Amino acid sequence: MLALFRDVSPSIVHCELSHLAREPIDLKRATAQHLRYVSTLHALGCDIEYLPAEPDLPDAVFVEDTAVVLDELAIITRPGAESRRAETATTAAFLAAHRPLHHIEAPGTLDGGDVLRVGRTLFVGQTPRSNEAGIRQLIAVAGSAGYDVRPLPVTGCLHLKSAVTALTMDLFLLNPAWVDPAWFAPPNAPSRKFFIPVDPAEPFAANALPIGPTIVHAEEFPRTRERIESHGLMVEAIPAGELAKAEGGVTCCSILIV
Ligand code: CIR
Repeated sequence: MLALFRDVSPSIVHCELSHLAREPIDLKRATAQHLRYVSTLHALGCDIEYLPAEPDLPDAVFVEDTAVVLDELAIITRPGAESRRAETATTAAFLAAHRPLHHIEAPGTLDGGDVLRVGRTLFVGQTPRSNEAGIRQLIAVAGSAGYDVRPLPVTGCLHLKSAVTALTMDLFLLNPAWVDPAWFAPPNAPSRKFFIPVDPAEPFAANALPIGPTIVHAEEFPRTRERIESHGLMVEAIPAGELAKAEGGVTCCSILIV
């Protein structure tokens, strides 16, 4: 597995914010936490690649939003925030060597943070960042490659993956205040336990990144971590508080290419 990153931009203090009040971000601390994230993914078996730094693009560290990489192709997004559109050029240049590329075209918008892949299913969040035209284009491209694309509403948070991620193929971690668990119920066994709700004191804790059998999770959410571990899953908890002030979580800072 290849993991793609980008350094934290010094301009991150000017990042987009939708649901949080602006707080000072300590660049040194954000960079150190990001390095720890990169080395954690490396230790878990990922090969590491970096996109070129984009010091003038404040949110460029959140590479996840710039592409959706599937087995057969990659979709270069058109981020919903105008300030982030220029981030995709370097992602496209890198991914061109790995996958045939498709592009979300205007007036469509799509953020990678709104696309949750589980096997051959893509859940896609209807948010201010991912509009109907963008989702329609995703359905056309991914649908023709055989993916089942399921749009669903998300409220109260930035992206679908702020509200829900998949710990395994059939166990979701989610904040039921932001997304309806029913979207993820297994069709054949709806009564089986298929999700873990975040601890109510930790609304931002639904963003987790499984790498093989290990769940990478922010150490700022110990109560939710306990819930995950009580299901027999292994958690690697890393400090992620500084980039959380820019509304980024552990999925946002990498693109995984399997
Ligand atoms: C933004 O608002 O676009 C950034 N400040 C945070 C993006 C986080 N990305 C993600 O959740 N995939």
